[in-house]
Amino acid sequence: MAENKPISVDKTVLELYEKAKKDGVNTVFDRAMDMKPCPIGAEGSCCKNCAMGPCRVPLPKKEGGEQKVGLCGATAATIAARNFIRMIAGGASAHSDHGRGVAETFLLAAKGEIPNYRVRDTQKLYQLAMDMGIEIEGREDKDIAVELGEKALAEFGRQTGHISLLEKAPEKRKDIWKKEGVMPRGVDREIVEIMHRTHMGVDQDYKSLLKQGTRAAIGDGWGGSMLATDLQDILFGVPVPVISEANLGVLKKDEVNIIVHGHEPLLSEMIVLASHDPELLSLAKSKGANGINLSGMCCTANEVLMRHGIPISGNFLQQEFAIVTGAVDAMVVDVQCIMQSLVSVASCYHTKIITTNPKADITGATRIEFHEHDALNSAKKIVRSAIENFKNRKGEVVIPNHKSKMIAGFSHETINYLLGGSFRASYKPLNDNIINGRIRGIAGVVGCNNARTTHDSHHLILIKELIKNDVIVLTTGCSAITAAKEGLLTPEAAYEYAGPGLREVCETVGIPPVLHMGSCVDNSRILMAATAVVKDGGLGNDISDLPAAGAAPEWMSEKAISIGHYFVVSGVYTVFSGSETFPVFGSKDVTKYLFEEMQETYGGMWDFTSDPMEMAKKMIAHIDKKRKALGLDKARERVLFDMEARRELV
Ligand code: NFS
Repeated sequence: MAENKPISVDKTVLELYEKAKKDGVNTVFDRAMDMKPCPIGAEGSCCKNCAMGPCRVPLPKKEGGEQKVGLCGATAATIAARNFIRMIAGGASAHSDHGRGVAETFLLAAKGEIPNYRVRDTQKLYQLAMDMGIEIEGREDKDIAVELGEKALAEFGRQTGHISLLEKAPEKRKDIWKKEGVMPRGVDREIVEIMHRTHMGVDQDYKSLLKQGTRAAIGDGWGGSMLATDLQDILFGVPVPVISEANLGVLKKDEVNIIVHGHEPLLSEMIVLASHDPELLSLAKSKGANGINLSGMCCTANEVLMRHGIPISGNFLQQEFAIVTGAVDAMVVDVQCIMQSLVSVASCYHTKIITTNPKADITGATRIEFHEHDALNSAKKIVRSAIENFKNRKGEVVIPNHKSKMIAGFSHETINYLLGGSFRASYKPLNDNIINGRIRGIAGVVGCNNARTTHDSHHLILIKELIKNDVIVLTTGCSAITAAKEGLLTPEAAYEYAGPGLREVCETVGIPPVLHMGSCVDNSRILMAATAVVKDGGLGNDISDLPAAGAAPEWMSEKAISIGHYFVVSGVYTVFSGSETFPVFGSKDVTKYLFEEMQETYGGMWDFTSDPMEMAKKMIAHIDKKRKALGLDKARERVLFDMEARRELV
């Protein structure tokens, strides 16, 4: 965070930052001001894969100056490519290990071995079973589910051939992947191979390294993440539109506030149940609280929002500030995007940080380990401990008076249904509106917050500019939460922010101009939506033909890199922003490959800018280029003329 930039555009953060200062609490923004990122590491030019290093090989200061290599002779390209694909490995692992956890729970549920989980959505069960080549005719649901669970679990460690869900991709895409030799085996194997190849002295050609990164990233997007989404939908229901609210104003002074934070819905689903338990509600009353108020943070928030309408208290950079309110009785965390600083922030207040996942503990936190076999009891224990903590609130409680209404729950299936109706569910109306130019194109806007840039600012500038230019936005993760807090996830937002064509479509269908599609593993829903648009016809034969682009403003996590890469190799032009540089800029060769040459092979490529307005321009320019290639530029001009003409008539 540069000292001249505001820390956030979110009023709740600004207000609570002042309180934090008064309370003597050190936050992520303070640390960002104190600590500059290492410029060499930030550009991917530092190799610490062996004990002769770390070797730093920055670009020469002057043109023609000496380009250093590592002690072993590793070039800047090799080092940058290694670092980059290790980021993919980290990100793909996080998504896919989450997916594996879901598959394990799914199998236990299918066998009837865990009482609180069961198959809720049989339609999706049949669909996924067919996608995975499982016979469904004349079979009991239980048998189908058990076979599906076993097969899904085996996908992660698949040693030969390729993962099954790749078959859902458009034909042309599959041909590209086959030709390039990047159809992944199980994601576990591809990740291990990244770690092997990037060990000292193994793969030392940057294109060969990046190809392995591609295999793992596809294994994530079309494998681990997609399985996580699909199996969660079968267990907990395919999301349908729900109304809810977002921002720290959802906390309640007179109730026990519990925040579920992290990524996995397995536990939080049970906490939702426990928070309605009459016994626990009366316990809360007996302690002087008027109820139990559950809200979510980060992607766990998106999971319980999508299926239960549980309000969202905030996104990544709000986690410390939730505690600074003094109103949070328990913050229940599982895995990913949880700051270790939560424990020290909480020590200034009464908040209990409860770690629950066998894979993740934090020194100094309260531990209540969660097990599927005893899920509801674990959840009740957690809720009870929050209730007991209500009386320990100390100091001033400040809950900012800001929250916004939103509609979430736009799964791929729901969009299909909303557009086409239940008898002719299809994306055809969307395609028609893209063809006739009312909708200029589709943007996937996803990703994190990054304390190196003004919190939420890039997301908002980008999304508003896109919808103003008639680009419909599909969003997930912390980006979706940003949009929710700003009121962009309402049909009314179309009147205030959308261009005339998009506004007209939103009005007719009754949808917001920005569609919340879920958590970060649910970026697989965006892949499926793009595939459905291709299959419904009229917009080319492949995802790369669509007038579409992707973006991760304010990115920070390795997961974002894995997502970015699987978007790119699925044919999407994808722009990142928010960090001060990009982690391959230390090598001109790797940069040129990812930012230019990949387009020739994959039809998609990476891009980066630190200016969100520029980001919007780049995406719109790409969308227009694709419209032109499809011969749709004329159609759009006509529509714009019509709107102008109409305005003149008024
Ligand atoms: Ni995605 Fe979700 Fe948020 Fe970024 Fe973290 S919560 S998985 S990584 S910060 S969007």
